[in-house]
Amino acid sequence: MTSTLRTSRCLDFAPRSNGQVEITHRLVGKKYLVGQHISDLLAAWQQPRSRQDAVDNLQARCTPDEAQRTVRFLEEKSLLVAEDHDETFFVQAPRQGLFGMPILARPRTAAPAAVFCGLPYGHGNAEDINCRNFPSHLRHFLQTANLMRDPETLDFGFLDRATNFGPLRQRLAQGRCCDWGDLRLGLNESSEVVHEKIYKAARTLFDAGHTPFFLGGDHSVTWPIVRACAETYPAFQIVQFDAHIDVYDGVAPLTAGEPPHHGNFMSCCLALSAVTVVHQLGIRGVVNSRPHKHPKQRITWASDLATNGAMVLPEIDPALPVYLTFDIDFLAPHAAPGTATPVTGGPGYTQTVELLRRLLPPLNIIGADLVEVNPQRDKDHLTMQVAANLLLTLLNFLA
Ligand SMILES: [Mn+2]
Repeated sequence: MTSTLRTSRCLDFAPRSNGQVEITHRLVGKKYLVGQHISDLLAAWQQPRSRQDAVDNLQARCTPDEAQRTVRFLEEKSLLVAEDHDETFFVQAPRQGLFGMPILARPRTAAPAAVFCGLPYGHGNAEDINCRNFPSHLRHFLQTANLMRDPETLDFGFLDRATNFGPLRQRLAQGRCCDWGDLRLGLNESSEVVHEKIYKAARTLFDAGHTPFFLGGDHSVTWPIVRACAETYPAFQIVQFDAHIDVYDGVAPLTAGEPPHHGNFMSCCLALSAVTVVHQLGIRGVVNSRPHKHPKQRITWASDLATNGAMVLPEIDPALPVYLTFDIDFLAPHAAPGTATPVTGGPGYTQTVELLRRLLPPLNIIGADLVEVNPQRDKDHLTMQVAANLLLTLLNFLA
């Protein structure tokens, strides 16, 4: 337990006429009604002071037990925080873990695991921001699909009979996957601020040795994650499932100081020296009729992924770590209609699963994301079904 505490810098105090004080925690998004003596204590702890002092301070008004409990409550609610606590981002714990997985409370000290984290951000697509609703819709969908409990009892044959789901079963049995929750973002925060928060969330997970699995959000969220990844792994490759190559600088050029959007973020990733190669699979559509290739880009066209044994797989070095980014528009629009930039053609669900089964087992996947799922454009929950299935399937192949 930390011995030196300070008051959170994210609190607003509003005195009430009855002598109580309403405290709003801006970062956590919660309000508390407290007595004047608690408000006084928080005012006094704007400068860091010892935890024991806080307990002693309260003992003037209550029993030692109550004083201990009150200080613990103030810490649990992040009203009092450790002196060096980073209050620039906050991940809201879910009521229930995704697929019934355990909730991750302390990422820095927990045993390494695959960790889900929702990124409800959609402003990387100026025309339609609704993929920011994917994390909350996914949680609701899994609830209605009865997929929020006892994942170890699932028959994964419902995903694909030909895939070996042994690694996933083992991971579940050993508790090596969990749900951190959704990154809390303000509605009016600038892209710069949001990307910085995503970067910090990603750094927290990479630094602690976890394998993060982020749920977008639009595809621009991948940029701060990859930036954090590049500070952890000196050399890695990106495997991108997408209809788009996302280096469309000609359409909307990268401006200095402006964070990239969902159609050009890959240009920034390609510029990182730690990123050695970017494999892009599923590329198609008129927007790629004149693809401007970077030397590090390896494009696999959607038509090369045709089934019946004719699938042309890219050669991916299994010795080099992989960051995997999956844009739901990789799939044909009939299979996953819930996305803002659908492109005609593309693999169906069965073909996608076959590709993952053939391509991913030898790879060392150190992080992943699923992006561009737009619940408002979905039809009969088709895309939510595909998304849920893909999350479990990909989880099976994570390091
Ligand atoms: Mn795309």
